[in-house]
Parts: sequence; C-alpha cells; structure tokens
Amino acid sequence: MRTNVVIVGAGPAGLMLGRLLDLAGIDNLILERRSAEYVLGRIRAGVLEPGSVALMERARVSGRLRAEGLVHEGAVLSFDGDSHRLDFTALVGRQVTVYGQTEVTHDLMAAREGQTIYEAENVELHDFAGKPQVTWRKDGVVHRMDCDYIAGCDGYHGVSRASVPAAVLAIFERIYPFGWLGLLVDRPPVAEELIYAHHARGFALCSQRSLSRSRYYVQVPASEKVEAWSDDRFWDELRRRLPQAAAEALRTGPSLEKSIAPLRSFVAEPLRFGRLFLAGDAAHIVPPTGAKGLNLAMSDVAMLADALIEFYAEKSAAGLEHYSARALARIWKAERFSWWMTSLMHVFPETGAFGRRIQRAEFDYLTSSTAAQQSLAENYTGLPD
Ligand code: FAS
Ligand code: PHB
Repeated sequence: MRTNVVIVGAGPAGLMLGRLLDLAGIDNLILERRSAEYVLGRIRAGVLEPGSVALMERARVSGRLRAEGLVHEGAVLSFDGDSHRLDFTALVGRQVTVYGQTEVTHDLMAAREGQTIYEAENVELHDFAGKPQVTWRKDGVVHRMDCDYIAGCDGYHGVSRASVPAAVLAIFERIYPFGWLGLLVDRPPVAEELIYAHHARGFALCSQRSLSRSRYYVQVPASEKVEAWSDDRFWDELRRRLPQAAAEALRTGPSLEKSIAPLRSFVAEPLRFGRLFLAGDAAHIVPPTGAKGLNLAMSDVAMLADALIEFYAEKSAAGLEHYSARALARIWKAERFSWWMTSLMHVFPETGAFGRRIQRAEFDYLTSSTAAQQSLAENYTGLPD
C-alpha cells in the first residue's frame, strides 16, 4: 500500500494536519495507538489563540467553535490576594477563545475524510532518510504503508522522536518540581474570565469549558498522587489560594475528572530528519501556565501543511526545507513566555524569601506598566508566525 503522507498520532496536531491535507487533496493516513473514545476522554487545554481559531475556520470545522466558544477579552492575575485585570482588547486589540481541546478533537474527528486507524499497535517508522515506510499491528496482523513523508504528531511519549538516532537530536529541557492537579466540574465558572492566582501555598487557576462547566487547577509537588486528593480537599485548597471575592463565589460540586499533569519545558531540535517531520508535543512541551501547548501544535501543523501543499502543488521543497527553522523560531518564543509566566505565578521553595520578593516585584512592575502588560497580552494572545 502507498500514500503521500503517514501521520502518526490522532491528537489535535495529527487530526488538524490530516484535515488540511484532506482539503488539499493530499492522500494521508493517520495511525493512532489508542481508541477514539480514549483520545476524546483526555481533558487538556482550554484556550485558543486567534491563530488557532483562524486555523479551525480554514479547516472548515469552526461551526461549533463559533457557536459555543467563549470569547474572552481579558484575564485576571492575582498575587497574594491583590488582583489585576489584563484587558487584552485594550492592550493589543486581540482576544482569546475558551473552547476545550476535547471539543477541537471532536470537531476534527467528525470532519475526517481520510483513513484513520485507531488502536494501531506497535507503530514503527522505517527508512525515513530514504524511502519511508510505516508498519503497525492491528487485530494480530502486521501492515505496511509506503509513503513520501511521515509526520510525527504522536506527542511527548510517541514513537516518532524516539525513532531518531540520539546523535542527531538536540534536547533542551527543564523539569519543574511541581505539577498541576486539575479538576473538571459541572458548575458555573467562578468568574467571567480566567483567574491566575499566586499564593504562598501555591499557584491556582480558575478556567472554564462553558457557562456551566468549569476547570480548576492547583499546584502540587511533582511527587503528589491524585488518590490523595478528595474533592473536599481540592475545594478547600483552591479556596485558600484564591482572592477573597473568588473564594466566596466558588460553586463546588462532584468532580467529573481529576488528574495531575507534570510540568516541563522541552524542545527537540531539529524538527526534520530526512522525510520525517515532528510537530506538536512530539517536538516540544511547555508548562500550561501560558496556555501555549495546544496553540503551538496548531501553528506547527499549519506551517507543515503549507509546506507539504507547496511541495505537491508546485513541486517546490522550499517550505519543507524551512519548516524546522521557522517552527522553532515560534516555539522558542512560546517556551520563553511559558517559562516566564510559570516562574512568576508558581511557588519555588528552593528560591527562598529572595525569590518571592523578586516575584512580588515582577507582579508590581507588571501591574504598574502598560508596556509590561502589552508584552504579556501579545504573548498570551499569540505572537505572529
Ligand atoms: P497529543 O499528545 O495530544 O496527541 C498525540 C497522540 O499520539 C495521542 O493521541 C497518542 O495516543 C498518540 N500516540 C502516542 N504514541 C503513539 C504511537 N506510538 N503510535 C500511534 N499513536 C501514538 N496545553 C494547554 O495549552 N493547556 C493545558 O491546560 C494543558 N494541559 C495538559 C495536560 C496534560 C496531562 C498533557 C499531557 C498536556 C496538556 N497540555 C495543555 C498540552 C496539550 O494540550 C498538548 O499541547 C496537545 O495535546 C498537543 O497535541 P498533539 O501534539 O496532538 O499531542
Ligand atoms: C484550561 O482551561 O485547561 C487552561 C486554561 C489556561 C491555561 C491552562 C489551562 O493557561
């Protein structure tokens, strides 16, 4: 069997790339190791930059997003109970849209025209420096697909980056000593906009999925186990970290989902190895503080799709040659912003009293400087490609 592009991974990156190639008439196969239900069951990102919204429109899957997405003109940063609203519209003339990654994945799955093979076991990449082939096992039978290119969209733990010889891969990583304990609940959000809160006990975030479903996070030690957190313990801890008005307004209820996500900053360079390209979490990870993970994955695959479309339509390999450098330029700016916002909003015990004074000074500078707020707003709402 033969196709133009094999995409490994049916998360948002793989599905969006597949959709863009479908629309361009470029034959592609997506191989996903989990079931569609499992992929849809993951609760992850919640904020889309305007660039990601535009990509959903280009992919002709923006109907529900336009109807159900919540446009947010700002967000609140709080530091030890002092709150400041960042007015994105006034600062940079842009907004963000609250629309869960689960919904993005659902919309892309529903629109998929090309073939997606779920529960594809033991996916292996072969000869991607020459004549690429991908093999996998399904229902006990080993299959092979020959292709022109392979797109590794299989996330941080995927097989694609792991298939690249370590000698040709440069890894840049920072592992944070904490994670985010997240909880999903069918209760109205505590406020109209997101609240990012720094407190001596740790970071907390109040986010949302709709006007009746909310998403909350608290910083926990990297060693923490979700089993140690009853709903009541979560709600008590969240209240202690929020500004008083939010703590009093909090509507609690039984959790629909509770999980702990480790935090790391990670970049693999380069993003091309012969006829294999890496995109999304397969290539990079950001701490979710800046709401960049999903949005970076979207901008990666937009660039890769344009390069592949240019190759098949105009027989020009220029876009493919420039993909890695172009994507990495944007990735590193998002890594910087995510690291900076994480450094500002979380408690780092190892930095001691001096570190906390520096964080307080950073917050005081931010809230007193329009230029500093514009910088945060232009990064949070998404830098240009
Ligand atoms: P994904 O990891 O989403 O998708 C990769 C797909 O490849 C998966 O479906 C996987 O099953 C599949 N796969 C893996 N190995 C394979 C193999 N060998 N063969 C075939 N398929 C394989 N970002 C935010 O902006 N905000 C957040 O709050 C946030 N929270 C997160 C919480 C967690 C626990 C995690 C892990 C990430 C979170 N992120 C968040 C980041 C997240 O949203 C990613 O940026 C986004 O999922 C990236 O999408 P993909 O690159 O498609 O990778
Ligand atoms: C979320 O809603 O899951 C979310 C929102 C903003 C972030 C991180 C996560 O910065």
